[in-house]
Amino acid sequence: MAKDSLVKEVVIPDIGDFDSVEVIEILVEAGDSIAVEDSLISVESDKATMEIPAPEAGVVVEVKVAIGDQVSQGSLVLLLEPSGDAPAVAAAPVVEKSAPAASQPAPVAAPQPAVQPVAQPQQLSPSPTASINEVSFARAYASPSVRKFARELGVDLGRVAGSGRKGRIIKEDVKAFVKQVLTQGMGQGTGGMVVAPMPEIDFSQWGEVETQKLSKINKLTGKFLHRNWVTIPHVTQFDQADITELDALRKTMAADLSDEQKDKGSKITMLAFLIKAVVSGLRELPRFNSSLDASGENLILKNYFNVGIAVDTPDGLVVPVVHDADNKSLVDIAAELGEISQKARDKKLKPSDMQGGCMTISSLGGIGGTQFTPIVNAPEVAILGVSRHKMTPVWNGESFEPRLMLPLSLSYDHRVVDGADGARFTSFMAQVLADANGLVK
Ligand code: CAO
Repeated sequence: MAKDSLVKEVVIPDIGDFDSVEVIEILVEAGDSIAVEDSLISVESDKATMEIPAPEAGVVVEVKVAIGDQVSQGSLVLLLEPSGDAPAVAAAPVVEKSAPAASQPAPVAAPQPAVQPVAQPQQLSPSPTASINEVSFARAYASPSVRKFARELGVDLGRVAGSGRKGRIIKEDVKAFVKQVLTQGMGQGTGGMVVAPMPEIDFSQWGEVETQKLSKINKLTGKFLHRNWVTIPHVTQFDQADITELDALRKTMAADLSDEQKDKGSKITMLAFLIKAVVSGLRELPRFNSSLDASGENLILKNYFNVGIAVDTPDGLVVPVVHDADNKSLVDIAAELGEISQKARDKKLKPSDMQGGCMTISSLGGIGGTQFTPIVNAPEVAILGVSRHKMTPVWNGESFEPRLMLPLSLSYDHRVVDGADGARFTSFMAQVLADANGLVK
């Protein structure tokens, strides 16, 4: 008998009310040996996520779906060469709620399908690992098979940053987390960072309290910031730039904008000058335009100039990127900044709008403060913090002159940038910002 005749088609079973659902994760690949009820793919509707299980054991010959495909009952998932073990009587998709927040509605009950979705996420067995925080583990946004995998490895999903769609944690994130913990442990000879668990405190014992859910952005950025804070040896270099002439130039340029540009809300902002200055700094000191590779043994130097901007939105911090800032004029950058910060606040940024940054600027100048210590936005190696400018008496050798001084706070990854280059970078920034005409192109 020809081998092909042994190959069976595995299709999406009856998944009840879910008409057309999106494939969000592929859990097997050609050549994998699978057992009955092993999860094959995860699909997601706006109400729930489900894992489609294997109806029988065998070897995967070919996966026929891709991430992002829309599928429904009967859609071909993969070709399987059965091993001959008894097929499952009814392999039911495992369903869980579609978002991590506990306030999300539970999956809407479907009219009884042939295979019955499980209404709730899998119940967690008592943790085999003391370091797993059951509350954050249960809240983490991950499929049942990823939860199982994490539990086998003793990984607290609450500490893993999800790179899947909508911040979902996928198997690769768990692997990367384990790799990172092991690498740190080996590097420091400490067996990984051990910190005392945060105590659970009932604050209402001291007075009235209100519990607010963290937004999805808060949770995601929180995880990345925490990772960057504990894994990157930060140093922050402070300096001041004399922007007296820059500010005058900015005001002249703003007044010179056409009525059409003004009507469109175009504004010549200080941030546009800072982006141009950062591009010059990256050219002058190329090590700032680099990233460490995953092994930590190689430096990848970039020949493009994309600058990220930290934007404060009601839902939390996001960092859209001005791509190819070296090829854009100051006026164009100013216009683009207006657009991306509006998009950020309207939650309309696409993932590609926030990727590919070389260095980030975090400007708190419009709000206040004298200096701060920003956290490096890895895999970038430096971030420039900007605080509120101040008219300051500056000694010119003969007398005090009123000069508008802008505080700069540059945090950098000390594995890549040494202290001398940190100081060179801020001095260079101060120099180019003081001669703002050079930035207008
Ligand atoms: N010193 C004094 N005033 C400043 C200034 C500075 N360094 N930078 C800007 N300003 C003033 C501007 O002149 C402007 O004043 P007017 O309204 O009178 O013209 C006002 O502040 C707003 O400035 P802007 O429109 O140019 O906006 P911006 O460049 O200050 O900020 C953006 C844009 C998107 C960076 C900002 O809205 C934002 O989200 N900042 C917060 C970023 C953040 O949260 N960083 C923290 C990350 S680490 O946790």
